[in-house]
Amino acid sequence: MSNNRRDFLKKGALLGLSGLAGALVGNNQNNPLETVSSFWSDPTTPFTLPPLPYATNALEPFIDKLTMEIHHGKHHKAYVDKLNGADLSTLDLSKSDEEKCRSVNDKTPTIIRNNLGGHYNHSLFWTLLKPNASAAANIPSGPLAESIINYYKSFDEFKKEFSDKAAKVFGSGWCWLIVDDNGRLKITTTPNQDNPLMKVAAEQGMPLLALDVWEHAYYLKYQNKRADYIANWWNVVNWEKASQLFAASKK
Ligand code: MN3
Repeated sequence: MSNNRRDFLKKGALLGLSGLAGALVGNNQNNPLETVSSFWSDPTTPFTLPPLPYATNALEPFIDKLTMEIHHGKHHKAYVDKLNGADLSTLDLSKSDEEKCRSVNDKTPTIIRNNLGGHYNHSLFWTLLKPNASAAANIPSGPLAESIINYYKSFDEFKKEFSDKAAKVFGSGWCWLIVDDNGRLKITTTPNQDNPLMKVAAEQGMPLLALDVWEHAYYLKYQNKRADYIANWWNVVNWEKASQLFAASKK
């Protein structure tokens, strides 16, 4: 459920949803809830910065507190603010952010492509990280682990290929593990804030893992040593979340 929808339902519950809907919808033939939702959401701020699902220092020693504060509170917030300030008339705001990303093509305005991507990618990235201060062994299990071994022979082979591709992204971008429409796993990269849901992506699919290799994701702690950041990132990958995404992709 989007934050907008959640806020709307909260407000709707407080005010008495049916009376409100009846009063506002009039003769509109659309779904009354969608109509009220778009009416009720502040039209100047349809996108919201999601809170981190852990404290900013929770990913230490692998990702430091200051990087997380700036990455979430400044960079991600800037994507949300720029998106809210853009002409959103080319987007269907009643759709999920995932569906909005799927609608991005080569005619989509750059401000939407970059900032919708920035917002979606970071929202996903935070949930695909988890604290692991003790550096306990961190590997996938269940069907996702079986599929990784099926496609990459071993987890170590998979890890090596993913790390190599992430290290070789030129400039700013992302490295992904995706599952395509045929259920195949692929390791892909995208430039800037593009993602594999977008029609502009060279290889499309549902993201299961997301690694931000923009310098802002690691420079304070790792400076130019992107490979060290990538090596440490494996400690804090949230494989439980990745497994949930994999299971959902099969439905
Ligand atoms: Mn980033």
